[in-house]
Amino acid sequence: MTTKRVITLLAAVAAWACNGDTTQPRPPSDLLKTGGDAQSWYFNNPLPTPLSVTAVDVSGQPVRGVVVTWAVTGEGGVSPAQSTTNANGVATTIDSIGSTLQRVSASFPGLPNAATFTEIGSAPPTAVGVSVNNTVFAPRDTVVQTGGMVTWTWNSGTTLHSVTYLTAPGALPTSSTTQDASGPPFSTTFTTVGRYTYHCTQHPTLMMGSVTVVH
Ligand SMILES: [Cu+2]
Repeated sequence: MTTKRVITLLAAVAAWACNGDTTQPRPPSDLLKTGGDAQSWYFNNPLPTPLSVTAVDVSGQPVRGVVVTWAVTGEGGVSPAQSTTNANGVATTIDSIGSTLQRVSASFPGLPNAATFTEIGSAPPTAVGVSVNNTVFAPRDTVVQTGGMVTWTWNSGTTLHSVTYLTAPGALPTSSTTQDASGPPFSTTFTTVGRYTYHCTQHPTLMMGSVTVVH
């Protein structure tokens, strides 16, 4: 074997071992779902987790630079409709659901079986109740539609609690009174999409909650 051939062989082995730094791109043979499948969320709001796929070659190694096309069956949409795999072989898109059941397929030309995501949509609640119990808000995390109202009701006997926002809810007041169960319910009407956190000033590390406001 000549020196030149040995060098060529070593270079080839080094390039192969370097996994993604080959001068000759390997063709992708499959798309693996790597995130965002089977989420349940609210109509016309971006799913909390982006949809992601990883392009791999026949040996299961990630392939960069693959243009993935995302196609929606059902209502809603993805953005972008095409995305390119990164150095880790990953391509992502943001998905919104417009109906109760939506399927999104990810593919590239020549892929025998597209990767298929199934997502579930529902209408967000327009009114939500939260119980102020001793040392917990139940439920702790809630979702409401813009324009909707969340109402906290004290079910905690003579122990004092409050609902005090940590994230400005865009509505006044930003805190209830600190009261026991003889006090009135406290309500907030939310007008702006976002996530709002709150706690009880009497038990700030134990009693925490959030309201996520969606379209
Ligand atoms: Cu409390």
